[in-house]
Amino acid sequence: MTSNKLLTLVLLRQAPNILLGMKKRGFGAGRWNGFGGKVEPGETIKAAARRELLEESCVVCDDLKEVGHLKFEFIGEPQILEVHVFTSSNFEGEPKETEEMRPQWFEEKSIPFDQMWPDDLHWFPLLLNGKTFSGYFLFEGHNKIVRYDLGEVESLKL
Ligand code: 6U4
Repeated sequence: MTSNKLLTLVLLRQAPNILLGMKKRGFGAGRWNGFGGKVEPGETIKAAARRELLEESCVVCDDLKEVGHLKFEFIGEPQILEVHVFTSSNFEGEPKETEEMRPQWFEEKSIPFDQMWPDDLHWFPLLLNGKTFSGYFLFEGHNKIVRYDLGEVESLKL
C-alpha cells in the first residue's frame, strides 16, 4: 500500500534574485531548497506553507500563489511525497537563519542546481517563467531520477 505525505515548498522572488535556504537537518539536509515542511492535521496547505516559511526563515508572506504539484516516489519506500509549490514576490521581513535553514539570495541565473534536489533542474525553469506545472519523479536513492513526467498545466487539481 502506498500513502501520500503532504508537504509545502515556498520560493520567494525579488528580481533578479530568488531566496533559497541551506537545509541544516532532516530530509534533504546539505541541499539548497525552498522553505517548507509537513502539513499538519486540520491545516490548509497554504496555511502550512505560510507557517513553515515563517518558522524556517522568519519571513511573513500573505500572498502565496500555488504554482506546482510535484509527486516524489522512492523505490522501495511506500510513502509518496506530494509537494505543493508556492511562490510570491510580496512578503515582509528580512530572512534570518534558523535551526533548520540558512537563507541566501541567489541570482536567478546562478541557481546552484548541483547542490539541490536533482528534480529542481527540471521544474525551476517553469516556475521562473511564471508557469503552472505538475510532475512526478521516481527516485532511486536521493540522487538518481529513474524516470519522470513533468508538464505545464492550465490549473492545479485540488
Ligand atoms: P522535520 O519536521 O524537520 O522532521 P523533515 O523530515 O526535515 O521534517 P521537512 O518537513 O523539512 O522534512 O520537509 C521536507 C521539505 O523538502 C519540504 O519543503 C519539501 C521539500 N522536498 C522534498 N522532496 C523534494 C524534492 N525532491 N525537491 C525539492 N524539494 C523537496 O525541491
